[in-house]
Amino acid sequence: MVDCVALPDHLSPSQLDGKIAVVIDILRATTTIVEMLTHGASCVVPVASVDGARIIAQDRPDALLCGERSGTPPEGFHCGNSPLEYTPDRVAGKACVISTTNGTRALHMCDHAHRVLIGSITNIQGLCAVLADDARDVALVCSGTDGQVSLEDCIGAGLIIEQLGYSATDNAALLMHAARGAIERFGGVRYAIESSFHAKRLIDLGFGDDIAFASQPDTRSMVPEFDPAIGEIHPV
Ligand code: 3SL
Repeated sequence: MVDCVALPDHLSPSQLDGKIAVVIDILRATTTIVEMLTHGASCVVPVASVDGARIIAQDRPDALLCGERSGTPPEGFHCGNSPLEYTPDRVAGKACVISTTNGTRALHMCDHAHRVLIGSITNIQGLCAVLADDARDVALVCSGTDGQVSLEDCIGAGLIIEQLGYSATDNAALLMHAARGAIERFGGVRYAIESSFHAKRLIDLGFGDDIAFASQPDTRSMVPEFDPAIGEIHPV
């Protein structure tokens, strides 16, 4: 069975019990985490607050301090939240301590699930293979944007639900059909995502290339997993 919430705040207290949570923040946190590990980061440390990330990075002198508030890196951060920033020369062998407005918060809100995986449009097939191997029920958790449901996360969730082929709760079925409808209406995944509020904001900030990148299905085989006990994300 696959379930889905359009915002982490919609989770009921026991909704993740015994399940695999898949956290989705298409623009851009989970797409970026997939890139960090694909290009050789030793681990990713997701932190909910900017100050918390600064403190953790101080204890790890080789770490890259990464993330955003209002789309750009906070003062003193080494890198932002663009998936395209995380090239092998920048990231290989380094721990990436990342704090983003919605994505890292959503990850921590799922820390009581049986497992916590990271989903993006770029890793759908690999993700679904890991989910199918495990065979537990799945709950997709969209991160949203500043407490509002975001179209791009719903499209990502819908594509994952479609590919997974499990029986779906009504919430999950709704997102799957809505995603397919939006993709058909706009003539492709990228164009549907570009119509979203958050994509327009990123385009205004000069991050249009991130949207094109994040909209491409299955460019990566990387499936990251968050281990809340140690606070780190590693490849499955
Ligand atoms: O909120 C988040 O987690 C970010 O992904 C938002 S942004 O795309 O970097 O603005």
